Amino acid sequence: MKTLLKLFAVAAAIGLSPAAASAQAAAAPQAGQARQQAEAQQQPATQGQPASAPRDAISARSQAAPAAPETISDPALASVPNRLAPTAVQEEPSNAQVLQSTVARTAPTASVGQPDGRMNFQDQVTPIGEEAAWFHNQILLPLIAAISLLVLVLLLWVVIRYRRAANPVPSRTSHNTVVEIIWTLVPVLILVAIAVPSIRLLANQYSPPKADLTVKVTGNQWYWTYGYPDNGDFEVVSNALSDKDAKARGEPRQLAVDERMVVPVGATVKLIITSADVIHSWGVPAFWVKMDAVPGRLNETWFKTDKPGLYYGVCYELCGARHGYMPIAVEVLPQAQFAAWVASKGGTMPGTGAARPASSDATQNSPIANPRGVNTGGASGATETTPEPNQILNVTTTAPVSEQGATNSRRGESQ
Ligand SMILES: [Cu+2]
Repeated sequence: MKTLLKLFAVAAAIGLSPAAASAQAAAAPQAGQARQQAEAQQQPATQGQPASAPRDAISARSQAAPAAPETISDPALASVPNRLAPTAVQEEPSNAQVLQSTVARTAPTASVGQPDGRMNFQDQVTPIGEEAAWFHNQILLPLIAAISLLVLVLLLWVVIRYRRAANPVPSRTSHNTVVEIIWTLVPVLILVAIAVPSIRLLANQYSPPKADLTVKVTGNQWYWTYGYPDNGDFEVVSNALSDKDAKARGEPRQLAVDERMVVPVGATVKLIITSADVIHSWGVPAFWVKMDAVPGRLNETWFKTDKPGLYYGVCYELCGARHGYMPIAVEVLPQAQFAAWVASKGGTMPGTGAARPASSDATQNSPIANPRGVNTGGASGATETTPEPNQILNVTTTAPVSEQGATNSRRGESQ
């Protein structure tokens, strides 16, 4: 009997471990580098880069002066200082600039990528999301329902059949070997059965295919910024729209943003997620993606979808007074439209256009450009040991792909 109980304990540990392991695995760069990067992200992204054109008049206005608290929330928050305006000093773009933007804006589809009142999960549009939703709907839910019903029936049976009036002389039985083996073995088998798809899902989540695009996501109080290091390293600032502007665009209130994160369809998108101030959490339910944005850390997650469309999310970590007003909108576009969007932001597609010139510090430290290692710049002494934030990011985004990833990319293709 003791052996059986031990077996049960071991199986329980196996069965429950996936839940514990789902705690986010986080890359832990050196604190100094991470701080540098956070500082770099707080600086305006427009320095030395072409100005990115807003996609329409509403975006232009919102980028110039993001929605005030009272326009997207209850009046109680109106007294909270609005720190949403990193670009508030910019002049409102001219009509000509706005009209230059030829990229169409995807309209939301009802019940896709946004809440619609249902009790179940949103429709999943990524392979991981489909696998996880299947695991929940086809395995876990029926199992939980069956076990709950069985326990309820057993309880009712005992309460009614063995109550004092119906059973005045209770049995003195204290052991029944057959029953004890059954009630030990059956849960063990159930947990082992759950562990198989659970561990498979975890393994798939944490071994992404090779990334086609990297987006650097930064949480700020209270807006998001999206950097595109593969596309000329431009950055878009994504503010919540006021209720009025959201309605004007036919988008749901408190989910619409002025500048969306835009990605190409069918691409494996690697997200490098961090924060410039407090802990936020970037999540899009339709992708089955949620990852904490922690100051001084680079967290990584990914998604891949074959369905163009517009998918909404929110910040999932209590991050301050306006936590509820920093929504996320991800627009998945065909490749050509994505390229047009990148161009409208002043970015370039990999392999096209001129690469950005290497920084002067990098040139000075190169043994070819500076064979004697002479310090040619005032601050380059520090640079030799402390790489620029951009360089840190490049190291992160071009990490070698493991064998595990290669295996998984075949899996990704088949789906
Ligand atoms: Cu937040």
